[in-house]
Amino acid sequence: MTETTLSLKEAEQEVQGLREQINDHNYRYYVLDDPTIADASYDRLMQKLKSIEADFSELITPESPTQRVGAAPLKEFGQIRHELPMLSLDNAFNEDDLNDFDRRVRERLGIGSQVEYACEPKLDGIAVSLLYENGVLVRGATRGDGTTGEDITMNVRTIGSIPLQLVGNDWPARLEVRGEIFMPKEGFEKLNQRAKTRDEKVFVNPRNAAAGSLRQLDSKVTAKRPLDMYCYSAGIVEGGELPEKHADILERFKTWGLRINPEVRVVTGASACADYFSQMSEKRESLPYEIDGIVYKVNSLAQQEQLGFVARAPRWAIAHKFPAQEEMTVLKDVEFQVGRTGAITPVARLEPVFVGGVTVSNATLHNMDEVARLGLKIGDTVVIHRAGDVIPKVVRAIPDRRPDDARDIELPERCPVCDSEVEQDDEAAARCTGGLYCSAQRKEAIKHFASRKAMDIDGLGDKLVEQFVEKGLVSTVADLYKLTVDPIASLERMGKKSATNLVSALKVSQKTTLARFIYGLGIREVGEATAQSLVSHYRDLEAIKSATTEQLQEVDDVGPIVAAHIEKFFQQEHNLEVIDELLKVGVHWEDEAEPEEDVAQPLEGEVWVLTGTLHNMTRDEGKAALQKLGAKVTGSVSAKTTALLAGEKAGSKLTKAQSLGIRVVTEDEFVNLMQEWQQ
Ligand code: 9MJ
Repeated sequence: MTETTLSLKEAEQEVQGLREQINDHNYRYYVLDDPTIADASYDRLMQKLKSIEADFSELITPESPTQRVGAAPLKEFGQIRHELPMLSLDNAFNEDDLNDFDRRVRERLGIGSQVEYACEPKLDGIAVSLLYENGVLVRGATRGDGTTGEDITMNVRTIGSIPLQLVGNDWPARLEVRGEIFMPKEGFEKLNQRAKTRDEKVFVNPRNAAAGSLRQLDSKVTAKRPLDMYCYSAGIVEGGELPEKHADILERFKTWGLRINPEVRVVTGASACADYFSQMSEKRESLPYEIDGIVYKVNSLAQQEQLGFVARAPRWAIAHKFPAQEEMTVLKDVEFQVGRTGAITPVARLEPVFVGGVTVSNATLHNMDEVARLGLKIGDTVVIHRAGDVIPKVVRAIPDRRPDDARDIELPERCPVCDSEVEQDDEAAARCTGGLYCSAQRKEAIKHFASRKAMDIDGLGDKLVEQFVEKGLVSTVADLYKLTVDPIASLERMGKKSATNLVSALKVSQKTTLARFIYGLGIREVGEATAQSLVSHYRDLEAIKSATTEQLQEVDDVGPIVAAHIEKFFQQEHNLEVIDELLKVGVHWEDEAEPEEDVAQPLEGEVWVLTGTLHNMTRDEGKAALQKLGAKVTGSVSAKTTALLAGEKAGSKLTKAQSLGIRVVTEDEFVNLMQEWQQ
């Protein structure tokens, strides 16, 4: 077509123009994070370049953006001897270690004043070296043992964010750039999900996935993996100069199209380093990649030179590690807990281990499918993961460390609490069939009824509920309202005053709302949102009680399973008796008003999620305000979410919303919007 009619000279010009445009778009996309072109238009430029190169193969150069797709598989990796050794870093595990480092730096420099440091997130990836000659990427190597690494040139060439040709023309003629190749969290999740659906091996963590992807002899495999790189230092520099401060070098790298971590900051003194460390600790979960600490580097290269090295590590830098999120320990036993709805959950009893900043001695194993998936036996050495405020998890067993006397984990045939039969339901859960005969289920049902989002009985904590049930003072939730001061006062850690307070709190809780009451009944699968939907639809208890499975499915968000649970609940005689008792002992609520037709519902049809800490209101108040304006409020971010209200310390929900391109509203914006909406 048109291309074949081009002369070689015209083709050469065209090819050059296209490469410049593509490289410029790559720079904007990967380095500036500010793309100015749609994906489809970018693809068209690439197609055009490919098609001209197909007709004029003499114009193909290794640095052409078309030459990333992966080459023929290698037999083995070549060895690369690093001209300048690639250093490792000493570690600091706490603020004392950081202060000692800073003191040593100042003593060696012979200065009393504060030192300027560059602070960088410490990526948990693979350290690599990239060599550019006359601006063209000619070699990529792993760090290896610091002296000799592996030649992974073909593999690094497939990584989109690594420029094959540096931008501009003021780079040194020979420039070695060092940094970390990593796999972003989202890409890792997707890769593993795909592996799972194909019954392939999943990677344990993003670091292993990055290492595995980079160590492929077939670079076409690497090309399909979501790898990325941040550059953090220079090695060889010949035929050109770099700035005199570390952070300025990184800025200069950026102008050449090399990707730099946007979180890098320059600070003065050790206490500012510690501040940076705590800020990043909070931000850690919401970052799109994994980090395992912070690196502090003396910013002045002259000072770095003065400080020099010990063994393989520079005296001018230190890695301040976050507490490990994964540790090994021994699974001592597995016990079975009975929940509110009878679900029997295996719980791991562990040799206590310090992980993610706390000592962990128990971890839920969810259900027997999970036990089977992990291939666990009692006595196994296991890896425990705890990140942020998340509940600790057993992530895998180490088969090599299994002792000879390891025991199988077996689901009991009878409930460990009430000895009723255990039945397996279709959702991988085992359940005690004892219902409210089972004291464990009674305890959990009462705790749920008393909880903040249900009847909100102030001062009725878990321990007290357990004593009530064990002492036979309470067997149904209605019995709570028959309690008097004396028997309560005689319980452990209780006195006359706290007993009197509890009786008053019970009295206060009698006045409630129908939605709280329904939620408090603890019907399976009926959370707060469903309780609210039932009330909005039926507006009174009698109507809900008598609704059939079919009718219930007309309610927002109620599907066949939930509807069946609701109908079944209200068919059980003892549940109806407890409800009658509750009404008899004084629990009441105001009639639900008819919806006011003319109230503006500006958020009708919208789905909101709240996360983080709010300062002008509680999360419940924010939620109620949104619901009043017609929005539906859910607990997790998905493609159906309209907007995320993100308070302070918003974590993974914020990251997810950002990755899905969902609107994020700060608390201040929300307060302003509320004023507009309510007008
Ligand atoms: C990581 N892993 O993110 C260094 N690193 O500097 C950063 N590693 C490093 N710097 C000198 N940000 C040797 C290693």
